[in-house]
Amino acid sequence: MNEVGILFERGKLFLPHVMMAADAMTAGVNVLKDLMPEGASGSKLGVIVNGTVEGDVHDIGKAIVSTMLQSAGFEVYDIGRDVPIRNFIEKAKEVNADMIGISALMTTTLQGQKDVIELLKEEGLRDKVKVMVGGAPATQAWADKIGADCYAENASEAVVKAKELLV
Ligand code: B12
Repeated sequence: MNEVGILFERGKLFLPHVMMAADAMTAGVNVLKDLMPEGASGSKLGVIVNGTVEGDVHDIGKAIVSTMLQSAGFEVYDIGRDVPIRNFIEKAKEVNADMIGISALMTTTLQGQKDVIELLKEEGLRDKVKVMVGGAPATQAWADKIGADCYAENASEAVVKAKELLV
């Protein structure tokens, strides 16, 4: 996908090619998902709600993060892509989440990560629920600025950071 992204940026590939590659990648991830161990059964490390913010349909990376967290032993509720801000909070309440993971792949949707944190504060849940942010335009500096508990650059780092915060 990285290579496809570079060729897309250079005008060598076009949106239909990116969509085909994305479909292939999603199919591949689904095959791997079925083969991944579920983590230590009965001893969940924590409950995590993970989704891509409203206005953003990119979900390949977020799905990989969910799968890796699940394999590491977390109970993960992947709420999909283009998720309204309030739905993150509602789901977190419903499943009594320890952490919310928020993905954003566009500079225009990055603000959604801040909005989730603000709504968590309004609902009086900020002390109870940790927030992890990620996605290509997100950085550690951005995470610090919006008051997220952590930022991870990729799925394996997400597992390490989640363990640091929740275990
Ligand atoms: C595939 C793709 C698409 C696919 C998405 C399919 C899907 N189901 O996801 C399709 C074709 C649908 C698409 C559409 C669009 N796209 Co697009 N897309 C990409 C592309 C090429 C690859 C993204 C990807 O899947 N990478 C592979 C995965 C594995 O990596 P990742 O997503 O970065 O995830 C990793 C980390 O970021 C991190 N991570 C991700 N989420 C999370 C969450 C947490 C909690 C944590 C801790 C970590 C984490 O871990 C992941 C695994 O290691 C990128 C270019 C790029 N190089 O990123 C452009 C890109 C993101 N798209 C872009 C744009 C502009 C669009 C469109 C607006 C295009 C258009 N003109 O219509 C639309 C958006 C529509 C919308 N409203 O969302 C721009 C965004 C520019 C910007 N900076 O704002 C990019 C950067 C391309 C570009 N250079 O122009 N796109």
